[in-house]
Amino acid sequence: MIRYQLFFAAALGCCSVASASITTSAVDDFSNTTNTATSEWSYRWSPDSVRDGDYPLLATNSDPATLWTPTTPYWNNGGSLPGVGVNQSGSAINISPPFLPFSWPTDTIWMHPPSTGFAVVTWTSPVTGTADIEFEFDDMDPNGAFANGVRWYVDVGDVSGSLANGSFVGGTGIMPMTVTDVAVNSGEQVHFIVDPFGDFSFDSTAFRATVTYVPEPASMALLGLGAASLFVTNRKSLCGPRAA
Ligand SMILES: [Ca+2]
Ligand SMILES: [Ca+2]
Repeated sequence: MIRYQLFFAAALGCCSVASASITTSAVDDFSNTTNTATSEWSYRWSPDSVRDGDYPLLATNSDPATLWTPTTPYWNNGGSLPGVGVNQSGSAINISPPFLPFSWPTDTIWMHPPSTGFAVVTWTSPVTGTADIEFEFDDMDPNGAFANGVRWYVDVGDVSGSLANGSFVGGTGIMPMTVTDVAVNSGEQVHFIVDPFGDFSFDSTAFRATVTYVPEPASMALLGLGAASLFVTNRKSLCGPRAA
């Protein structure tokens, strides 16, 4: 019995280590192969301009217009916009003629909205706890004398959970922003949204986000007790034959 209590103490002692903050990056943790409803990061869109939190997954990963040099796949809607991709190459990727030239900076996500609706990158919280969310949106394509820029939103779930929003004209962007101590439930989603603002011409947008989250103590205690129970069960099964 004393031994089991020590095991519990040891297992619970792990909680203080496990309760440290966890950081995830939309850029570093981007996937070109997996995009599901349960992915921590997912790539989505909306066919309309309603911020209801219901955004279908982009099903296709390709470079349908052979848009970039070198060719770089991105999530798209069956060969059409929106597009959501990542540049982790360490250098800028350039758009090819006949398109007007511009560059995709390294360590950013490219988001281009459809003519109507949104391009969306979603973080799904794996825990109940609090999160600090740091993000940045910048125009990537300075072409187009009459380009009107984009509108952007950071929402928890549907519109009622809007954390931040704004807009900028073509050729500009925003400074990095941080929203702190956002309460999230396990499975709850934070949506990073690019809206064409009426005209989707030249709306290629550079985006990045980092989420640092801390599971709430109750969640960690349950996790710790689960680990401790498992450990004791294993000890019992190992000790059984020896006792017999
Ligand atoms: Ca632009
Ligand atoms: Ca626009």
